Amino acid sequence: LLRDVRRHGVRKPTRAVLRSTGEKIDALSVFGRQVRFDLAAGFPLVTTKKVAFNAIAHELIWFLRGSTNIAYLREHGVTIWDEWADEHGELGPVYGKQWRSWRGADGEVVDQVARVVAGIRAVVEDPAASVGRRLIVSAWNPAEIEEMALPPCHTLFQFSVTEGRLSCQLYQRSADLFLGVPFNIASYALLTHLVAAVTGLEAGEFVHTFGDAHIYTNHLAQVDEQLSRDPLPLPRIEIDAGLRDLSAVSREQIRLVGYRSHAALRGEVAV
Ligand code: THF
Repeated sequence: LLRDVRRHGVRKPTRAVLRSTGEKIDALSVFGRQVRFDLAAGFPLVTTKKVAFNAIAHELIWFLRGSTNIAYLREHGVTIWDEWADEHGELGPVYGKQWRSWRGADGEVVDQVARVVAGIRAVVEDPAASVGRRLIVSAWNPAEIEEMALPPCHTLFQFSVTEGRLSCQLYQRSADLFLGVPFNIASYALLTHLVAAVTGLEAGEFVHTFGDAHIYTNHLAQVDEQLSRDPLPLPRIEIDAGLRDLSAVSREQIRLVGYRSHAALRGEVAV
């Protein structure tokens, strides 16, 4: 995908700036792509640069707890959301809020993650269950976009149960291919493993569908270096067999085994 966008991307101005210089930043951009990962073939953590899996795991745990304040991330040394938080560490009603306590028109609160897990269990019991093709979690709440520090980039995901395997597809409206996407792939692959673990299924495929997929122009040299490297064998993920409740998953219940990568490649994030 990086090679595709490097070659076919159209240079466009963006709303984003670099904090270091204050300058507006362009991106090479394409619209509409899809990649898929067979989770039985290994855990899809990018190997052509070193990716901070610990930050990814903590970010996902933080989403699953329903939190929208960076305090939990800070406690664990994760700084990826710092740029967007206010002086109290708040991000507004972003992912955690929408996943765990979406507010309906009449004040009804919907825990979308709990509903989807219950739905998957219903499909395991009865493959013809009516929820089978409705296993959706949406972070895109149009009524609350204005209050969010950033409208959600990973907008909506759907699960599917087939022959004892749980697959997940994500629609990502906007994708920073060099910095964000390695995080997003690993995050949703891990989420699929976690949901499979609590529903007694094997992890199937992760399907990643993109709206605007782009490479910021300040990342081009790093991307060229990355594309010159050969991928290494994938690591594996191990989830503690005692895991029952996604709201209570801890970092110790997730183990990344056998991750080998090329050296880290640094890049400044566009804000
Ligand atoms: N905004 C932009 N421009 N890109 C994004 O990827 C992005 N996100 C989240 C929200 N807004 C975004 C934030 N996620 C890094 C990684 C993920 C982020 C933000 C920043 C990052 O800088 N990664 C570095 C350092 C990692 C570390 O701290 O060790 C890296 O080298 O991977 C996409 O969801």
